[in-house]
Order: sequence, then C-alpha cells, then structure tokens
Amino acid sequence: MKSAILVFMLGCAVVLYSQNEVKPPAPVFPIPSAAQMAWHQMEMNAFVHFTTNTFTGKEWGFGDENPGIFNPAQANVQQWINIFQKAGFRGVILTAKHHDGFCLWPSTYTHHSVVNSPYKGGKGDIVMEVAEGCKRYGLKMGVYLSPWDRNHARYGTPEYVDYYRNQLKELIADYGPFFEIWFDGANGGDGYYGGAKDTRKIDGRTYYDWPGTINMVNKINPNVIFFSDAGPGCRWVGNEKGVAGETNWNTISVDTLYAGKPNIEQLLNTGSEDGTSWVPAEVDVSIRPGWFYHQEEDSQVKTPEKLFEIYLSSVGRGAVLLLNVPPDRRGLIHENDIQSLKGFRRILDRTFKINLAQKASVRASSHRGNHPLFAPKNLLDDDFDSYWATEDNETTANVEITLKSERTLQYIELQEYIKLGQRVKSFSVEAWLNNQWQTVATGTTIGYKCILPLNSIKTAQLKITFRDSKACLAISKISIY
Ligand code: FUL
Repeated sequence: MKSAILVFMLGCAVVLYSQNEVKPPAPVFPIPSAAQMAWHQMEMNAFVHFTTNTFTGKEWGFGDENPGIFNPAQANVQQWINIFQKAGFRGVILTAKHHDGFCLWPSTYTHHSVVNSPYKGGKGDIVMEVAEGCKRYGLKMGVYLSPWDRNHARYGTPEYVDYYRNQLKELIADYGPFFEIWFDGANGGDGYYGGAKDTRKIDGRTYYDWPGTINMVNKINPNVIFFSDAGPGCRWVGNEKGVAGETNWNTISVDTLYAGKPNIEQLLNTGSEDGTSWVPAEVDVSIRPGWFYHQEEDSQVKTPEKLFEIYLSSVGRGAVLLLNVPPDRRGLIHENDIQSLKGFRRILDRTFKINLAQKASVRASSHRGNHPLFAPKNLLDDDFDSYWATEDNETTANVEITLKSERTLQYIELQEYIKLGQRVKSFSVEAWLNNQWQTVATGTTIGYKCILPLNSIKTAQLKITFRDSKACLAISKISIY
C-alpha cells in the first residue's frame, strides 16, 4: 500500500514538473553583447607603448621628431608576445601611432613612419610583427591610434579626420581584424603640426564625428570593442593607478559622460546602477611610472606583489586589466620587467592553484523552481553558462559551502551570470568560527568577477548572503582559495 502511494506521489511530481517548465530569469537590461562577453573573459591584456618617445625620453612627443631616431636595433617583437603569453595575457594593444604622429607601420598616407627610420633599413613594420606574434602565440590583437596628432599639418580641419579614418581602414585591412581599438581621450593643444608650431583646440564632442567613425569600422571590423571615456565597447576606469571602484557597475548612461563634467573620474570608476548602456571598465596602468620606456625608471618597475595588488583591484573588481609593458631602446622587453611579470605569474598560479570549492558541498536557501538547471551545485563547476538562480521575487538568499575539512582560506571569488545583466548590489561572507557565524568579508557589486580576501581564516564552512539585488539572483560560480 505504502509503495503504491509513493508511486502515485512520484507520478504527480513528474506531471507537475513537466507542466511547470521552469523558465530562466528574464534579463536585467542592459546586457553585454557577445563581443563584450568574450572581452570580459579575456581578463588581462598587455598594452605596448612604443614610438620616437622611447628614444627621446619624452612621454608626449611634440610631433617634430626625426624618424631617423627610431632605431630599435635588436628588436625582437616575438620576444614581447612570448613573454605576454607566458604571463597570462590574452590580448595585446599596440600604439600604432601615439600623439607624436609617428607610425609604426609603413602607412601610405604619411612619410612620418618606420619607412624613414633606420629600423630594418626602412623595411621594418612593427604592427605587422605584432600581428604575426599574436598569431603565433594565440593572442588577440588591438590597436591604439591616437586621434590627437601633433605632427599632422591639417590637424583640426575636416581633412585630418579623413586621414585618421583612412589610417584606421588601412590598419584593419592589413593587420586586422582587431578585438579592440583605443580612442585615447587626450586631445588638442600645442604641437609641430607640419611646421606651424601652434596651438590647436578642437571640440572633442563634435570634431571627430565618432559615430561616423564607429559606423565605418563596424562595417569592416564587426564586433570590435571601442575604448573611449564613453565607450561604446568599454570605458576608462577614471585613473591610471590600476584601481577600479569597489562598487563597479558595468552599466553607465553614456549621455552623462562629457569632458569637463565635475567628478567624471569618480563616475567612470564606479559606473552607475541605473546606467542605460553596458560599458564595462578597463583598467589601464603601466608597469613603470611612464607609459614609454625610460632607462632612469629601470629601478621603478612595479614588483610582482604590486602587480598582484593591481590584479585584485582590477580583475578582482570585475574589470579588464590592460597592463602596459613598454619595450626599451633595443626593442626588447627589459629584464627587470620580465622578472616582475614572471613573479606576478607565480603569485597568480600559487594563489589560485586549488579551488577548494570544487570538492565541497553546497546548499542554498532556495533555487528557482527547484529545477536542476538552476541548482546550487552549478556554482561549483567551471561552466560559466551553468548558474544558480532564485525565483523572480527573491532578491535575497544565501548559499552555504562546506569543505571536506577545515582549511586556511585566502580568497573567495564570485562570478555573476552577467549574460542576464548585472544584479547584485550587496552581499556578505560569513565563516563558521568558534561555533558561530562571523562576518569575514562584505561586498557590493560582483559583475563578471569579484575577489575578496579572507585573510587566512581557518574554517570548513562559509555562508554567502546576498542582501540586495536589482532582480532575482543569477550566480555562475563561487571559488574558494
Ligand atoms: C593617455 C595618453 O596621453 C598617454 O600618453 C597614454 O597613451 C595613456 C594610455 O593615455 O591619454
């Protein structure tokens, strides 16, 4: 009799289950494009600043530099890319042209380039060599083409904008497609300008007609991420120190970003909860004090520990890290920079070697429709697309993770399933210590990734409480190290 009842109940459950097909949570808009999603997953890219400045000792060339000084006699671009790959970078962004206007490729639109330099007898092409290196070592490539050009005689007129667009087309045709194009914000001022040596002011909002340029590029290089203060692909993080906001929304309202706006850096640093576009932060910072190589800074290369701190305040706050590693006058990455990068890699490998959550057990206060598709166990696997979710009206919930045994813990890492938008506004982490739950970390936003220190606590149990969220929870992964 008992077993008949059981069979009947099971039958009802199956019927109910298939009747109530559990739908995934509705997206919280805005959401990332597929290209932005792939960009988030790159996490760390290398930035390369290289031009006549490397040989003059300047940071901003005036534009009157003789191309004859560009002579990286021992250049080995493959060495750069190999080092970047070993350090764990997934992409490289090269200054094809910085503000001084010197082009690292033989552009058909100017003579102010490698063609008139001694590099490989005028037959050299740094952009080509970077493109080849990226293919060889499996990295994606991007370019920085400075809109401000202190060499060009027509800078400030519509003719220059055509020149700029022609160069973009040329770069994409010959070396693209690129994963990212950098539209730097520094604009206008004094310069050589073909010998005029005057000061030129442009209206940054209208002069370049960015929508026109973006439209043009999108046709020939679809899915490229445009970097600028206002995106549309990704945004500047508001400082060059390597620090994203502890609260870091991927969302921002682009029409609120204009040059001269008070506290714009602060807004770029944190994004805004009610932002109407998905424009995530990119953290650009140099391994040295300057963006270009200067011998006198050889002793000021950031230490592996400092680079790891930057990793935590960039990747660990849901941003992408763009670390500048400038080649020296020989055309090589300097030994000191290599040592730092190696040390940084060792710290990353050591810290994130064993994810203790993988062999742990997990339970949640609830899960969506009690359906396995949204079960808490999805938090522990490596598949970004499998996630734990709550019912539509549940914006608070908790998850308990029990390790096999008591361990010393250094970090907890959380990832939101941002394909459905960024949601979490506040959460806390408690540990079972001395027979009670004690708060060991608190956070606000999570986004693509959030890493918080656990300061060597010894415990076998953690409880993560999601306290506030824009909508129901959708969490992809929790890792413990
Ligand atoms: C700034 C430039 O002026 C610097 O020289 C450097 O390229 C940095 C990444 O962006 O706006």
